[in-house]
Amino acid sequence: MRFKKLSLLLLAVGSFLFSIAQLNRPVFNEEMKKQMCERVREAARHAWKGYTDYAWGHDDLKPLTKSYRDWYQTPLLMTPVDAFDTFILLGLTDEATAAKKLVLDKLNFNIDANVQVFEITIRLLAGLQSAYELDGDPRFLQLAQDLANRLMPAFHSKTGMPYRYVHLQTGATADSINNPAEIGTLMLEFGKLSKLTGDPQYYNAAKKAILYVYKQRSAIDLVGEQIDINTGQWVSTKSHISGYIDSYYEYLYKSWLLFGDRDFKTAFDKHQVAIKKYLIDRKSANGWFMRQVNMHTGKQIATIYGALDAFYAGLCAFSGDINTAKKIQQANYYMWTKFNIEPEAFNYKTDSIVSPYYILRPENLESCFYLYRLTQDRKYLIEGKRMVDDILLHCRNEVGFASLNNVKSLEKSNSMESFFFAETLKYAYLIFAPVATLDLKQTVLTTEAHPFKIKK
Ligand code: DMJ
Repeated sequence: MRFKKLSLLLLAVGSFLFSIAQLNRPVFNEEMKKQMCERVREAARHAWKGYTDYAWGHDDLKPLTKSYRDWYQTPLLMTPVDAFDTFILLGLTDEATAAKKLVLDKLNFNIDANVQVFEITIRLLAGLQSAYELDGDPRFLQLAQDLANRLMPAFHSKTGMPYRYVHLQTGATADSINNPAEIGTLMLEFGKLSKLTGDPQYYNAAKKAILYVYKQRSAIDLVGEQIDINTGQWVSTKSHISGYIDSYYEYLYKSWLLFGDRDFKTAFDKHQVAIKKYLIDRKSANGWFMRQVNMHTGKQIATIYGALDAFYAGLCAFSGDINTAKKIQQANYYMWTKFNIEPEAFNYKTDSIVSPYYILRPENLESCFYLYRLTQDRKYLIEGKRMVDDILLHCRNEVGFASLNNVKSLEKSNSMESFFFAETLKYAYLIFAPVATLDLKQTVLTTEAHPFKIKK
């Protein structure tokens, strides 16, 4: 009884303090949210116009030379596939119609190309399936299944973990040294395909692969950076939350949400304990950064943090640990404002830049979105606005948005990745958009932010 009273008192004090904190923050009213949504919609229209004028039918726009880039000899339409569901969510009907027509008229996977399984899965296999769920045209699903069938030979290794590359016509595989992110971040896409087609082979192959990584975890429950998919031996024992590992953890949690399969939740929970114990550095006054350690000993290797790591705050918030999420987002926002736009990597102990470029990455905005959605704290609207303002100011050019070679000099570089449409613009919009635009109780966003419907 006494405990109950104490909890009620703490709750009342907590909500009082929250209201005071809100009062001290500048007002961010509905009109301002609408304006932000409109600015993001305008940015999406501008970027798409550049693509249609100078890169139509190709993978990405090269905004400085007003030309295009294709990943392989034959284009796989990365930009229109990645952009389609963003256009739907933003209410950009003409752009969505044009992207759909291009994809359905031109996309063909019967090409002579050795493709990277992970990238093709998170951008194309995911984009096609979310397009199918949002639009209903069965041709999207047919394309997705054709692609998945061509990727399936990648799983034919001694352990079931996939090769990094597969040839779309012959099924020939290459590169047996893979990493947790590229192995695990197939689960939502292949699993979803099984649910949509009723054929369990895709789900089973992806599940075997991601859980093999889990099985190979160290005695302290961390994973390394590279693994031999035939022997199951770790090739790099460096452990962190960054590229090569990041979305492996993300997919354990999201696969549990999407499929309700407890095996994923068990693995996620086990890793979370270890991540919080060994990877989070709580010493800085600028927030909680995440370090690099040895997967077996937990001993620190480096204090390097960067744009990719920023996703973890969102994952913590989404999986229910708001306190950790807030502290890491504080570090994320520090990284952004310290350099006026975030660098790819910096040393948080010395505040010095390790990799100076910014390639229009979304992770900081992604975490800001989850934190605002789940706390309703206006602070995240203000932070989101600052990041969007910076991108619009520093990266926009006359035909699109350009990456930056260096966040200090703000010198632009000639690339506009398709994830700028799929993720950066989508999260930027969702921070300010009405909740009904995307309901997190009914939807899981893949690592490329393609919305997948949760079906009970
Ligand atoms: C995206 O392709 C995905 O979010 C992936 O998981 C990691 N990085 C890029 C965007 O930064």
